[in-house]
Amino acid sequence: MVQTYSTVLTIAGSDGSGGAGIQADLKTFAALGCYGLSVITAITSQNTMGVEEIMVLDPHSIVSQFGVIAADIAIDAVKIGMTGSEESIITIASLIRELPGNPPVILDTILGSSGGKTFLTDKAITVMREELFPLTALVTPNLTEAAVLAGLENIPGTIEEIEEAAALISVSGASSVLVKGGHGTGTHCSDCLLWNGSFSWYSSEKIDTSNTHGTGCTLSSAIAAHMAKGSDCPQAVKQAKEYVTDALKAGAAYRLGHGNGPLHHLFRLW
Ligand code: PXL
Repeated sequence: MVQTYSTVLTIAGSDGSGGAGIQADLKTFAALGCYGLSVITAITSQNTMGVEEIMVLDPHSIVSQFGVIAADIAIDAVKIGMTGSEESIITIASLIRELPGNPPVILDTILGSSGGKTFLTDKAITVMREELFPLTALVTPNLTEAAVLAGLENIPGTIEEIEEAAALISVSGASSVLVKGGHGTGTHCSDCLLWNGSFSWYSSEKIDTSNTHGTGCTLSSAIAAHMAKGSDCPQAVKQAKEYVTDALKAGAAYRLGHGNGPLHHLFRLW
């Protein structure tokens, strides 16, 4: 009998060191039983110690890469990571609008690397909000990104502040928002989901490891993979958080490079 894959397309940047970006996304899709497709927006030169250089690809290449895949293969979910530029964002938005079947789109609102390198200008952030947010099933800012996207002066810290940030981001066009608390203080990592007008909180133990490079990429890809396989947004967030926690735990036992190492995406297969 012929079988069909659940497919997930990542539109993101390449991280040659394999912990984040396209490489993390494809490993996550594979680990969670999905067939991964990719459109590359930018090529970063980086290792576990940081991002050295970014080459943003021409939007024409994004149109071309996306076009041939979409013309041939049905896409069950889309994850968007590093977009690269204002022009790329506008291009990606128009491609998504024309995608058959309206698959769920998960947007990881990456504004910079954890090492402090900025990926988008203020204008590009505005364009992302206007063009991409309305097309998404979920956006996944961390606390710092949530402050920028919600227009808050301070990084939200309390439950009330985080819920307020999620609500402001939702008003600005995203239907659902997951504010990730992984960078907060405390022994737990608590994420706040605003979905269908109500808040739910997901808490997991914080893993004591510096091998955290690509955690955000991995979480948004895992959510996309679970949605491709039929989970609704809250279920997918719960399943994805469990996977990320387990991959962080497994990755904590290894050392790779001299900086922040990766999660162990394929721990279930080894
Ligand atoms: O973790 C955010 C991120 C996403 N995508 C690419 C990256 C990074 C961080 O460095 O390089 C390609």
